[in-house]
Amino acid sequence: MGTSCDLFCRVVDNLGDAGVCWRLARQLASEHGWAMRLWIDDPAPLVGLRPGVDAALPVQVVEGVEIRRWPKEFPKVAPGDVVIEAFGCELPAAFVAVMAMQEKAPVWINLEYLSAEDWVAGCHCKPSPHPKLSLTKYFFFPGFVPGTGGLIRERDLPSPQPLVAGRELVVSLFCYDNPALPALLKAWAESDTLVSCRVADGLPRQQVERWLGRAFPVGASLCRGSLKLDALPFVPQPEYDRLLADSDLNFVRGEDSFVRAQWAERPFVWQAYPQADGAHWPKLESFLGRYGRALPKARRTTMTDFCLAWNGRGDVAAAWDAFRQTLPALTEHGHAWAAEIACHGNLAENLVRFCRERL
Ligand code: TRH
Repeated sequence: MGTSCDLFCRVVDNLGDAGVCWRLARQLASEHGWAMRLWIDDPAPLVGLRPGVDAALPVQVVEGVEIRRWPKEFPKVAPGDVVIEAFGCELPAAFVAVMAMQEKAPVWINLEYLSAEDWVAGCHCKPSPHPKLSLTKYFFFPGFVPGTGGLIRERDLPSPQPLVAGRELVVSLFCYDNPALPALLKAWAESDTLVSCRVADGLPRQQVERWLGRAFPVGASLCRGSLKLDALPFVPQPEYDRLLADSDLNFVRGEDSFVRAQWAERPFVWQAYPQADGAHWPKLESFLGRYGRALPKARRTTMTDFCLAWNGRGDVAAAWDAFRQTLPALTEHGHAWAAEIACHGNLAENLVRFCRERL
């Protein structure tokens, strides 16, 4: 009998919660043969990420994953051998009670947010006994270094394309509302090299529309000086991965697109999910520190200055020219970085190994 698994996902906002859970469910099913049941409180974001999903259905099977709407009144179901609670989404109390009644309790995993901070390796796989029931929950941290759970990385990643020298600079843009964007668009429009910017649907397209002061619907293309703008439709996850691998520079955000940009082995600029208490700053700084460690100091400073400016500390327009000059070196660095972070195994295989030892 193969391993069965219940993966719980609550959509807090945007697309990352659904995006991460879908990738993981799909990979555990297709590469490890796990019988996956994905409980999601709002299946709507999955429709864009994986066309074929029907948000109206309470139960459906897509790519070998049983997708179940997570209802308020939770049904009486037997738990799988493994139960994954994504991002501390809090399992239904009735389900936890049934978990505790099993002859052999399921392996209960809390899948945490990704962070490059130093404390992560020390907390990865730490057990947390339930205060009342005979159940233990384990904290599973994705990460960039040995001793963490690694990163989601499927076998069927698109391979990075060789760069075509001398053409325009091809950029993909996926960000939150970003106060730095208008200044960067202006710098691109006024630059002496052509920039072709593929604007993701949603917040980026809407912000570009405001900057243009005119309609910029999906499918539209227009030029401002040296800048060519294309309004992309929302594409399925594999096509988004392809887009990253085919661009010279990617602006990404949150968690999942941030990871994908690293597998695309291209220079990228990350907008961390902004948090009111500023908790995103240590995340950003620790990542930049790790990612930039192997770069010569001057390049590291240029890369760091631009990324900090994109997140609100500094002037992106002033930092752009120097950053642009470092892109060939950052492309080289992207290959080495991807090889380094792939060394620690991927999240699904690390999770499978951890669970197997406890099943
Ligand atoms: O959407 P995000 O900002 O997601 C999140 C959420 O804010 C979440 O609450 C937070 O916890 C987390 O970030 C850190 O960004 P992210 O994580 O990059 O997710 C976007 C997903 O959308 C990712 O799976 C890629 C996918 N995508 C497509 O499939 N097609 C597209 O055209 C685009 C633009 C994105």
